Amino acid sequence: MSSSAYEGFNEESFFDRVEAQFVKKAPNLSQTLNIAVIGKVSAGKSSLINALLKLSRRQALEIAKVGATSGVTTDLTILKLDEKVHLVDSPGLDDVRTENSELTKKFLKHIDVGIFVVTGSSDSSQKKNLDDLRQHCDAIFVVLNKIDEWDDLDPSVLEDIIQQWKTDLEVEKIYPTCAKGYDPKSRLPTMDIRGVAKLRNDIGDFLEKKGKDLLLARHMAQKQSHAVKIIAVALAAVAGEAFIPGSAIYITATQGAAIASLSYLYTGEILSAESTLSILPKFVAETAGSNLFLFVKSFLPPTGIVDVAAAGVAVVITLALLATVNYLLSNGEELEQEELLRSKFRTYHQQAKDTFKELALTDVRDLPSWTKLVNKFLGSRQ
Ligand SMILES: Nc1nc2c(ncn2[C@@H]2O[C@H](COP(=O)(O)OP(=O)(O)OP(=O)(O)O)[C@@H](O)[C@H]2O)c(=O)[nH]1
Ligand SMILES: [Mg+2]
Repeated sequence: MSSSAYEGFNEESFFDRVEAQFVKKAPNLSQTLNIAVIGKVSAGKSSLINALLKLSRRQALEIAKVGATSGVTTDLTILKLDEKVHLVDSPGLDDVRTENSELTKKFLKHIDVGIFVVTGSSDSSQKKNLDDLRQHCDAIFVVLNKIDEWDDLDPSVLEDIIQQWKTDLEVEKIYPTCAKGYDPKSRLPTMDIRGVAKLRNDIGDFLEKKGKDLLLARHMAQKQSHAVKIIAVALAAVAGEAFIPGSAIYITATQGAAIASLSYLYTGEILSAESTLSILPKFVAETAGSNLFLFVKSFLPPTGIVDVAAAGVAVVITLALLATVNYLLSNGEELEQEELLRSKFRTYHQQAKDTFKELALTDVRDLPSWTKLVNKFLGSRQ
C-alpha cells in the first residue's frame, strides 16, 4: 500500500498531526508592522495613505486627516491601526524623534516599510531626508504624487521629471501617483486615484515575503482581492499535497490555515488551531457525529492510491469550503452559523464541481492560474 491518504496514522493521532502542520502553515500574527510615510507638508501623505487602504472619503476622516490648509498632521504622529500595526505620517523623522516617547523610540528602531512622498520638480535637497529614512527601513518606496499637475503637458515632461528625481535621489524606481479627492473641502465629485494599485501590490509582495501582508490587508476597506490570494494559494498547495503520502494531514492543515487567514482578514481575530479545525467537520455534519477524521474521509479515499481524480476532488472541496468561509465572513456572519454554512457550502460545492468539469483538466496541477480561477469563481456570484 503506497501513497495512502492516511498512511501511517490512526484516528487518534490524526488531529495532533494536523495541528502540528497547521502551526507551520498558519500566518504568524504575533509580529508587528511599522510603516512610515514621510514627505513635505501638503505632499499628499494623508491622501496617499487613504488611497492605499482604499478608504472612502468618510472613512478617511477617521484615519488620516486630509487638509486643504497645510500642516494638518501635526500633533500625534503615530497612527495605531491596531496594537501591532503602526503608521507614521510626518514631514520627516526628526519630527518623530522630538516626540521621544516609548512608542516612537520603538518605532524608529525598526520600520518595515518607508514611503517617501515627493511632488513637483526634482529637488536634490530631499535626498538627505530619504537617506535618513532609509537607515531605519527594510524597504523604501519613493512616490511622486500629484502627477495630475502635469496632465496638460506632453507626457514626456512627466517622464523627464521622474528621471530627474531618480538621478537626484539616486533611486532606481519611482511610483508616480495621484491621490486626489480625499480633501473634505474639495468639490470634486469623484476621486482621481492613479498608480496607487501598483504601489499597493508591490508593498503587498514585499510584506508577503516577510509573512506580514495579512497584518496590513486587514485594514484595507476592500478585502476581496486579498481573500482571493489566500484561497488561490491554498488551492495550489492542495493540488500538490494530494499526491504526498499522508496527504490528508497536509490538505486539512492547509484548509485550516486558510480559514484562519480569512478570519483574521475580516475580523482581526486570531483563531487557535483547535477552534479553526473544529470548523471543518461542520461542513459535512449530515454524517452524524462527524469529526475532523470523518470530514477528511468524506472526500479522500481511506485506502489506496491518491490519484489525479482524488486530487481533483480535494481541490473542489477546498474551493467550496473556502468560498463559503469567505462568503460568511465578508457578509459579517459568524462561522458558527452552521445552517447557513452548510447550505452555502452545498451550493458552492456544486458550482465548484461544474467549474472543474468545464475546465476538463486531466490533472489539477496543470491549471495555469489559480488566482484567475478564484477571481472568476467568487466574482460571478455575491
Ligand atoms: N492635485 C492633487 N492634489 C492632491 C493630491 N494628493 C493630495 N492632494 C491635495 O493636497 C492637499 C494636501 O493633501 P494631504 O493629503 O493633506 O497632504 P499631507 O502630506 O498629509 O499634508 P500635511 O499633513 O499637512 O503634511 C489636499 O488638498 C489634497 O486634496 C494629488 O495627487 N493631486
Ligand atoms: Mg497629513
